[in-house]
Amino acid sequence: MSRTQVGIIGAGPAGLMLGLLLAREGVDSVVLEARDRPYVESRVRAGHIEEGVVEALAEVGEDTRLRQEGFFQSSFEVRAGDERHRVPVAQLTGGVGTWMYSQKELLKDLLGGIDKAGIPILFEAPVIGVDGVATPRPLIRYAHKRRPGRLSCDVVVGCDGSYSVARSAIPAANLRFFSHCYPFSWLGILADAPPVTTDELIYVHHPSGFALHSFRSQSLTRLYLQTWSSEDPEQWCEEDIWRELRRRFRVHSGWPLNEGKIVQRAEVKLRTLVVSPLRYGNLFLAGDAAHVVPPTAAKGLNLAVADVRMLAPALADYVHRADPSGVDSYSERALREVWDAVAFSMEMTSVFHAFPKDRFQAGLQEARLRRLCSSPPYARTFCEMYAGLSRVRRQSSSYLQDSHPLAVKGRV
Ligand code: RFL
Ligand code: PHB
Repeated sequence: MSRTQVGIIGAGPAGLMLGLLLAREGVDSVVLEARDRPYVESRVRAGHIEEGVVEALAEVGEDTRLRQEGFFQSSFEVRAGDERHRVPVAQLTGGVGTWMYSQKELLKDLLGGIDKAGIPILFEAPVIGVDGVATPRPLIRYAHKRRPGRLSCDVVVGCDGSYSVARSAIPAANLRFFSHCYPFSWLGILADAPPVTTDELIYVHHPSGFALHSFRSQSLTRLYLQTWSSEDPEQWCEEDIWRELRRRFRVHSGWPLNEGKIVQRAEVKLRTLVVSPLRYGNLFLAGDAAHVVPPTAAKGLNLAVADVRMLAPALADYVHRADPSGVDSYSERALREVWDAVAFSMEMTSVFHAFPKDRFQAGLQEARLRRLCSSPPYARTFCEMYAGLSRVRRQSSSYLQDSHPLAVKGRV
C-alpha cells in the first residue's frame, strides 16, 4: 500500500490543476486516472476559457502556450432575424474578455507541468471505491492495469467527472442533489474546416432554435444546433446538419459558412446538477463531480478550476498546520460561485433558445434579447457574468463585504 497527503481521483482540468497548485504549497499528492494518457490528451471538449483559468495557469507556470496560441475574444456577435449585433465584452468589463483555447491543449500543458513537478500520476488506474472517508486516514482502492492497489491519504479529492465514483463514497443521507433539465439539447459538431472568424463567437437566435459558431483552432470549426429531446440525434445525417446550419446562420443573405468533414459529433444535454455539500469528512468534491451546468455559458471547466483554486490553499493549511478554517468553509464558498454560474447559464439559455411551445417563455426571451442589444447596464452585467469577472473579483477582493454599497448587515 502506498501513501500520500492528498489522493486526487481524475486527471481532468480539476485534478491536474489541483495537483500543481498543491505542489506549489509543498503538499504531496498522487493522481489516479482511469484512462490512458493519449486519451486524456486528445479528448476535445471545452474551449471557452475565462481569465481566472489563465491566472491559475500563470500561477503554476503553464500559461505561455495559451497566451501565444489562444485566441483572445473581446466581443461576441448576436444574430436574431436579419439583425447582427456586436456585444463588446471587454469594453464593458474594463478590458476583461475570454479566450478560445482547446481543453486538450490545456490538458497537455497541465500534464507537462505535472511531469516537470514530478507529481506521481497513474494512468489506466480506475478508482473502484474510497473507504473510511469520515476517518483521518481515508483509503482509495484502485486497479492499475488490472492489478489491485491501495492508496492511504490524509485527504481525498474527487475530481472524477459527472459520474463520480468518489461521490458515491458519501452516505446518501448526507448528500443533496439539485437538478434541472431542459426539453432540448445541442447537437455539437467538430468540422474539419477553418472557422469563418476567430475574432468572435456567434450566437444565433432563430425561430427553429439556437445555433453557435465557435472553433478549436485555425482549421477546426465547432458548431452547435439546438435540437429537441424528443428527437433522436442519430437521425440527423451530415447533409441535414449543414442544411439546418445554413438556414439558422442565414447563409443565403451572403454570410459564408465554411463546411468540411464532420470529424466528431455529439449530443450535449442541457442539464444542471448541483450536489451539496462538497465535503464529507476528509473527502472533497471538485469540478464536474460536484456540479454540471448547461453548456450555453461555457462555465464547466472554468468552475472546475475555480473550485480547486479555492481548495488548494485550504488543504495546505489543513495538512500542514492542522488549520481547518479554509476546508470548513470550502463547500459554502464554492457553491456560491456554482449557483451564480448556474443562474447565468440558465439566463443565457433563456435569452438565445427557442421555446416554440411556451409562448410565455418566448415573450420573456424576446424582451431579454432586446435588452442585451440595447441596454448598456444590462449588457454590462451580462458581460461581467459571461467573462466570469465577478468570480475573479470575488476571489481577490472584499466584494459584498460591509464597505460595499449593496452590503446587507447580518445574516438571515
Ligand atoms: P473531467 O474533465 O470530466 O475529468 C474527469 C477525469 O476523471 C477520470 N475518471 C476517473 N479516474 C479514476 N477513477 C475513476 N473511477 C474515474 N472516473 C472518471 C476521467 O477519465 C477524466 O479524465 O472533469 P473536470 O476535471 O471536473 O473538468 C470538467 C470539464 O471537463 C467540463 O466541465 C467541461 O468540458 C465543460 N465544457 C465547457 N466548459 C467550459 O468552461 N468552457 C467550454 O467552452 C466548455 N465547452 C464543455 C464544453 C463540455 C462539453 N461536453 C462534452 C459535455 C463543450 C462540450 C461539448
Ligand atoms: C464551445 O466552443 O464549446 C462553446 C463556446 C462558448 C459557449 C459555449 C460553448 O458559450
